Amino acid sequence: MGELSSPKVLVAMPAYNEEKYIGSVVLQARRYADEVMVVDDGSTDQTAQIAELAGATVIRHGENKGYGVAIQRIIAEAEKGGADTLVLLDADSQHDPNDIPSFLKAISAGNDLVIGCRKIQRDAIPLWRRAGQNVLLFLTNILSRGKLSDTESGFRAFSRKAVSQLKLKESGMAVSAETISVATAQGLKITEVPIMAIYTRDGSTLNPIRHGFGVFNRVLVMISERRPLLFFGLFGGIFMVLGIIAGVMVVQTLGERQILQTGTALLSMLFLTIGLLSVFTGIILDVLVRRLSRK
Ligand SMILES: Nc1nc2c(ncn2[C@@H]2O[C@H](COP(=O)(O)OP(=O)(O)OP(=O)(O)O)[C@@H](O)[C@H]2O)c(=O)[nH]1
Ligand SMILES: [Mg+2]
Repeated sequence: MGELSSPKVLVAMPAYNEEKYIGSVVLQARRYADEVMVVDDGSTDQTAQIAELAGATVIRHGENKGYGVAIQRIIAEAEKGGADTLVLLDADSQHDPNDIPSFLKAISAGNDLVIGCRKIQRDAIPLWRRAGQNVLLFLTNILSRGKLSDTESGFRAFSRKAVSQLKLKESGMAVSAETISVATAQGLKITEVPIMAIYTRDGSTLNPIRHGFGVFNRVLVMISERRPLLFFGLFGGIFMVLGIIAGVMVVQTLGERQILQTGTALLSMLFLTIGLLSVFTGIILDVLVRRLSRK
């Protein structure tokens, strides 16, 4: 622990039970950083001690508060310490610290948020995980308006401006998508650089399926907040189409057999009502979001 001695480059990593890998990641990262910081999130192993021995500034959370809380803490510390560039990476050695210079280059080129995209070794990611990642990628790109090829990567760099502007709230892994969403809304300059990501072992500290669904839910909520017209419009549109189909069926049977199918008719009206309400909700929220984001 300690005060930052006005570092220029702060490399930081959230860590939860990473005693096997943290030492070498910290040592390698030190080559590119003025300070290496580790947020130990209530690990039950030797993560904090090893990180300290390897030369990192260690911040300890007494209990496990979540990946997102650790990221928020890191950003707050970077701002307090006056870092010019903040680089985030995973502590489980899936990221290669030797990629750090390409992030620094992208920041000095004027970008505010640099995302390391795992393009190169994409084949090495297990198929079922890749499918889940693609869904999240598609949804998060709705938030970033379709610019990125890897939105879940935890290897990232932030400019001083991004560090001072980004106010994040997500406590779990959804913070990665939230960062992109908030940065896009604030007009920060986002870019990506290719990185190596190593997938030779199953290092997941969380149940990946549960974690995936958790992030999925949060991203949907973010879309409804940031792009309400798209979200509620699409939802309402589907209901309206279903309502119209049911309505057409009612009219057809009435014409052909002189029978009024009351059940289907009611269903049609229900769907049309839900659809219209949803579309109007989208339009109203869209006006509000535009008003608020213009300030
Ligand atoms: N602060 C904090 N960090 C965490 C937590 N869970 C994981 N991490 C760290 O976040 C980074 C990424 O976590 P992983 O579990 O490897 O997530 P992942 O890379 O998406 O999943 P894998 O591909 O299975 O490794 C690592 O540095 C972990 O130590 C947590 O609850 N709190
Ligand atoms: Mg990992």
